[in-house]
Amino acid sequence: MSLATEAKTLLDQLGVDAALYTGGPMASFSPVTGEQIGALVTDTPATAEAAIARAKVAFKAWREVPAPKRGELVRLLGEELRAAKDALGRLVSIEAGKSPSEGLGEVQEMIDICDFAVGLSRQLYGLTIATERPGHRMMETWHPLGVVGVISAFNFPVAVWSWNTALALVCGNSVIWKPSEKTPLTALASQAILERALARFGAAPADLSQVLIGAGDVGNTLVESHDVALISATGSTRMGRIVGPKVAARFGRSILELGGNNAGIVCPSADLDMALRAVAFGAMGTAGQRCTTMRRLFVHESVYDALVPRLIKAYASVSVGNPLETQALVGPLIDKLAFDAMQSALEAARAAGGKVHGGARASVASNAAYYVHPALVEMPEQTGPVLEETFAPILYVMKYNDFDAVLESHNAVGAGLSSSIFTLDMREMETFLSARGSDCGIANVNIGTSGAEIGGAFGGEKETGGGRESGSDAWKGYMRRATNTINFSRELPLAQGVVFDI
Ligand code: UN1
Repeated sequence: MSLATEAKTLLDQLGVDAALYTGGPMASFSPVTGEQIGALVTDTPATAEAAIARAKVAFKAWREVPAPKRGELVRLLGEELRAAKDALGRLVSIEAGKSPSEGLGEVQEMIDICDFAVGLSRQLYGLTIATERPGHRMMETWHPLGVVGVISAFNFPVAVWSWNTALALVCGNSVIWKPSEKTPLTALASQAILERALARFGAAPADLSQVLIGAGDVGNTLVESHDVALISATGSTRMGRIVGPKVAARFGRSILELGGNNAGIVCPSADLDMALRAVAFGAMGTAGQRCTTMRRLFVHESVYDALVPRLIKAYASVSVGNPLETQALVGPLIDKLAFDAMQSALEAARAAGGKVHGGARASVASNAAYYVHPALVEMPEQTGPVLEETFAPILYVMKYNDFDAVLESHNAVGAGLSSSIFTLDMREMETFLSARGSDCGIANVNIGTSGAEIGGAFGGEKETGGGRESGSDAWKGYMRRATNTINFSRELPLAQGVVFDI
């Protein structure tokens, strides 16, 4: 069976109307073979405007529904996702090229955030605050925000939508999603799954969740609309540099989850077997196409020779290939552009004195699919391409001898998403986690940089954009806070002792 046929079977099973992805002008492809799997009907700035207008109406009704009731909708979404897990996971593997286990893992991440959001729907707590005035009470209330625009990337085509949507919905917002042009089919499938939950829920307003398929101009309509209260955008730092200022210029709110240049530090006391496995998954998993992928590795000189040759061996022997037909751990790059970017980064690394292991195109049946052997590059120092995120499986390995200096190097890049240290030394560990340690939004000990659970806030600092999604109190980004002061006395005392007697 061709992948187009299999994708169609899955989409039928998931309840997606074939008219949405046949005969339209936007081609979509599977990176597994390079074959076309969809021809999507697209939106335009005008249809996006109309969607925003409908979402505004939906918001006005949804914000009146009590939060725990809104949670019931997300509970149903979690149920529908459980029922659809195998089919949607497989479709993620076809459309994004992930291994079956990672495709299913992505859907599990969606289920997890639904569970989290259901609990949250009864915990949208505000503080009660001591006031300085007698007979007064002060508190804060969290209110729904408005229309939330979600712009997502190809590499987590559905999980990132669900982090935003599960939270946005319990927080009382309506959602419009502009998925990556590279992964529109899984978006249609996710929307169909949510529509089933909506049908079972019954009482939700129409157009509470919508999907816009199209190019940058459609996303830009969301970004520039004064009627979209929050833009949650995941993608490159280059994209964030365009989106961030535009949203700020209209005083909109944004959650930006942009590039990562995530590093690991392997210290003298590290459990090297563990570090080896963690680095292998962190750097080669998902073919290096996670924003949390490990891209830099600093290894103490005393353990360099005990670790790096083993890593090079692991790189040489890791299975690369069609993730649907083989047990391969490393699947395809998303497209030719990604392959070209990887090759030019490796070229630049060579020019900067790097010793490249791996990195060549792996032979596959189809010319239109881009499989590569992951590359490990021993670098004399942190220069050139090491300072940039290349969305491909390249790990730059550097030697260090001084802990303070390696912390400096660790933080000396633009991005600030994820980081990890491998050590059994409590002083090193705590320093790494302290104010003078890792400057990233995620700092781990004895695990890799990728594969975060949904319970924690997800996001990073500096050129990663500063936004937080998913767990902890990230929900606050999807609501507006009102501070309320209530006077139940018969007097009107002014704060700060100000007197104004008329
Ligand atoms: C992303 O690559 O955009 O922590 C998200 C991880 C996943 C999410 C990655 N839970 O690697």
